Amino acid sequence: MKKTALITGITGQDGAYLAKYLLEKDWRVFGTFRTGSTFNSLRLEKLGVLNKIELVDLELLDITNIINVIKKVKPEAIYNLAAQSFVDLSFEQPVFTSEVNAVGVTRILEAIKTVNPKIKFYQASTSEMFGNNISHLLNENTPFYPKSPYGASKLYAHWISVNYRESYNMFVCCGILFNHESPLRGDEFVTKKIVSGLTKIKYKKQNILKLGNLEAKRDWGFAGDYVDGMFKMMNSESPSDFVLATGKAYSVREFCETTALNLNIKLEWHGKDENTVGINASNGEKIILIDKQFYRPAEIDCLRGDYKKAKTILNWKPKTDFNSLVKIMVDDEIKNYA
Ligand code: NAP
Ligand code: G4F
Repeated sequence: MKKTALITGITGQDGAYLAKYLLEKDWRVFGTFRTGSTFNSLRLEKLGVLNKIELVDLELLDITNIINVIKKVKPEAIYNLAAQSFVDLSFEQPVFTSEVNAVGVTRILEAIKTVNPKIKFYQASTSEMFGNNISHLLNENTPFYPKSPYGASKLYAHWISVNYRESYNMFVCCGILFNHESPLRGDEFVTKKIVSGLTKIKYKKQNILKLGNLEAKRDWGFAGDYVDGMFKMMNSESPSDFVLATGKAYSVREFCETTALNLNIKLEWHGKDENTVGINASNGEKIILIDKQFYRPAEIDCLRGDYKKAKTILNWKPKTDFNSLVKIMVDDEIKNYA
């Protein structure tokens, strides 16, 4: 008899990769989509799994709905990937972000405790919880200091998950994941925006790419590697929290340069700070400008993770380095034009 997993947020980047991964491990996969919203099947179609999963509608704002879904699906494991995941938007919609990302998690935990406390639970925690920590190699013992409503909402979710594990002896794991990207990344995130923008510029479909803070550094891994870490956490002997990261950080500026290199664009920088301009040296055209609307009220300068615990206990390590990640994303994007 196949084991059953329920993935909340299956229409997102990680949801699609995790669905594919679990199907390959012969799990029966249920995924949730938002009640009343247009079902976004693009990522699931792209990975060829849309017809292999079963869909249920779920609203994280409604505990009765969550209880009914859990009773119906009877999962062995729930991966909670659903979230308002865009940091920038969380400054505009802090209350909604908290309702979904923070209280929504309490609703799921309470529903599991009520229906069947033996169900395993994975919570999608995030490196955003660390904020601007002075230590630049961050691990499970580093203190948290979130710098956005998103980070604060995820920190609540993280601690309430730990609390249910400790109070009720439930199998709850929090994956503290650093930024992970792929061709399935949402258009609003900086990596996808850069790859998509510069590719369109290369193929003369767009003139200018407008960005915010070029100096922010992130620890960028490949989403496909990270779902393997999620599964390993949920199938380890005892539940715990794990950092998944690459251990290396690169700036937004470096992401632009590597993308340009992959597209054979000769990118040169002129000017400083918000007057920085990216020039295509082959024709002198301005291709990147800074637009302050993409600056955040509070920024995290650098996030770099230490994945030693995951390596030691789960035998997990990232397989895709920064240059390979950018190449994967550019190669996929080019298919739209070449
Ligand atoms: P994503 O692409 O933005 O996907 C988010 C998913 O959540 C989508 O399926 C979305 O559904 C769903 N969702 C949003 N609001 C919802 C609501 N109110 N009720 C039910 N579902 C809702 O995010 P991702 O990159 O795959 O990330 C997955 C999880 O990991 C998120 O919790 C994110 O915060 C966390 N995380 C991500 C990263 C990263 O670098 N990617 C790093 C650390 C942690 P729709 O399709 O309807 O919008
Ligand atoms: O791509 P981003 O929007 O990702 P961010 O804020 O790091 O959040 C992502 O990773 C988190 C894990 O650390 C997840 F929890 C979260 O759900 C999400 O997946 O921005 C990355 C950096 C930021 O410093 C931002 O200020 O890029 C900088 N940036 C510069 N110009 C920009 C832009 N970000 C966006 N989205 N758009 C720009 O034009």
